[in-house]
Amino acid sequence: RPVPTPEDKFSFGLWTVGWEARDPFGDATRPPMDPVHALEQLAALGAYGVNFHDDDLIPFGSDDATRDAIIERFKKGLAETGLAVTTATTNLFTHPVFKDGAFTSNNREVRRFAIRKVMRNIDLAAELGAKVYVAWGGREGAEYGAAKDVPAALDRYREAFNVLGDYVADRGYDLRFAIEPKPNEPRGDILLPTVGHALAFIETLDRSEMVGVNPEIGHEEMAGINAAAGYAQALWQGKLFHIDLNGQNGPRYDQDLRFGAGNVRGAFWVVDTLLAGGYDGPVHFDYKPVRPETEAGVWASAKACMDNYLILRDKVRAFRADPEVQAALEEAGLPELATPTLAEGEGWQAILDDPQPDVDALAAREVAMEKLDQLALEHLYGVR
Ligand code: 3MF
Ligand code: MG
Ligand code: MG
Ligand code: MG
Repeated sequence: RPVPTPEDKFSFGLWTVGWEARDPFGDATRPPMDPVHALEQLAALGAYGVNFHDDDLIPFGSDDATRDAIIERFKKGLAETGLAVTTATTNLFTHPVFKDGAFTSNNREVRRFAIRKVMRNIDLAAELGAKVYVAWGGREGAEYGAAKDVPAALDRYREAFNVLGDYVADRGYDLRFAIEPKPNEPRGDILLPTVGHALAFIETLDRSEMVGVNPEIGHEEMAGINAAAGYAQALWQGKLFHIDLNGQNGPRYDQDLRFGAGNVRGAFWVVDTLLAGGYDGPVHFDYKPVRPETEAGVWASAKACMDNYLILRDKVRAFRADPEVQAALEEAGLPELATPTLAEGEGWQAILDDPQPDVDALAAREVAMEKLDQLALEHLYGVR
């Protein structure tokens, strides 16, 4: 079996392996983790990179001297382990100041404070060589209909990204933004709840070319929709700037299981979609080692995320290379979908001029999709 190597570009958030496992009903079960210790362990497991929220690394409210000392020590850890900083992001959800949102808080002073917090961490992201700046709007939403004016909130959301786009351009940073959709939790409803909402929103931005998406498998599945299809559309639109891989069992709270657990079939199709679409960014895991685990379980699960990706990657490749699968795809009529509906030079008139087709014969045509899907399942089950 292949083992994870830096060439696989696996990355982890400091908040994933470092999660102290505090949940809404219980206190932490694990002690805080030293970020440099996380770097050492992840590098030893074969990871390529890390990323972090500003506050994961530098506690909220740290003075400048403390901040500088932490950054210096972290940089040393990066140099010693060879890990890259792939992305960075902002914690705009933990401190009570953001209780009503950050970019879309009803309070203008909070909105300005939030944008400033992001700009400050963008400076650090650029300095550490991150190429993508992730933005998950955890508190941008509401529990009650009257509590948020959604069109006004979207105006402010857009304004924030426009300001941040100007900031990155004016500073000359080589950085793009990736919006991470999520339907709910911690808010009752979150703005930009799915990949589709985010893609539509991005088109309204001043510098829309600078902004893409960071879909998380679990978040799409919380919304009851097909995560792979979301990744596929983001790739199709040239907007898949980053990915958050993990596991989820259908619409319920955000489980953040290790990648490959939860909806296994869904994970298979996500990997297939990423390979087919030529995604070549970091393969990032946003998961939480379950609360009962000690640190041993943290590293077992981090390794498992990478192992499961490699296992699924092998299975997807074997599925696509299987001559029986290729024949089944042919039988199911897949290749014809790549043929444009209009022939060269044709317009709508040509379609009006079509002779009436034999609709009964067309309706009776073979599609063989059960056979095709069973082949995928047999590859996944390991019997092929
Ligand atoms: C919450 C998340 C976030 C984002 C992170 C990156 C804490 O459900 O998935 O992780 O991934 O904030 O912006
Ligand atoms: Mg999640
Ligand atoms: Mg999450
Ligand atoms: Mg995430």
